[in-house]
Amino acid sequence: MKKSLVFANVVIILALTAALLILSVNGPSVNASSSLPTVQFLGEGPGTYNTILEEFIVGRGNGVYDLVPGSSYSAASGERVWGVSGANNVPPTAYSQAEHDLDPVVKDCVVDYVGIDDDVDGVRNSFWVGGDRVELITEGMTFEGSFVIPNDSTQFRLAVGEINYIALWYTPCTESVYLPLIFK
Ligand SMILES: [Ca+2]
Ligand SMILES: [Ca+2]
Repeated sequence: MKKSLVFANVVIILALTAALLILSVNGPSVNASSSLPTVQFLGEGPGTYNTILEEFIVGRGNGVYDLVPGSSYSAASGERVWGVSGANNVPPTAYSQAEHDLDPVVKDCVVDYVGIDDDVDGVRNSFWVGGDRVELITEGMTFEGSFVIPNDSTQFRLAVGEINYIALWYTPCTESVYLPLIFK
């Protein structure tokens, strides 16, 4: 009787330990949109800018956007400066005036995006799936939004009309449905 009680206690302790290990490895769940950075436009140089965010993005022209450590930055003439948190050492991808092919997408997936440097000049930029425009980006020195992918497609594109570059991050929708090997 005693032995079996000891055994039961050991099993319970092992199970609790395993549960704690699983929790500590996985951590709390984070949705896609909250994984995107937070950005704030500070101004165009010359000038000195401060931010309470983690670091700066400095737009140097010609599609170059560099991450620069905070908390103060002296911008040269023509440099545009944003504060940013959560970039995880990845600057936004710059897109020139062109149609850019993006990775294939799957139906019902939600794309979240955050971007910078869309001059408010009436020249708009948009996401397309096949021949359909699925999102018209609202212009601004910072912009963000989300949209649903209407169907599986290998023709996912960002159409940029902007003459002097935009830059953005977006959440990919490339995950294919998992099928066990036996059904393949
Ligand atoms: Ca621009
Ligand atoms: Ca524009």
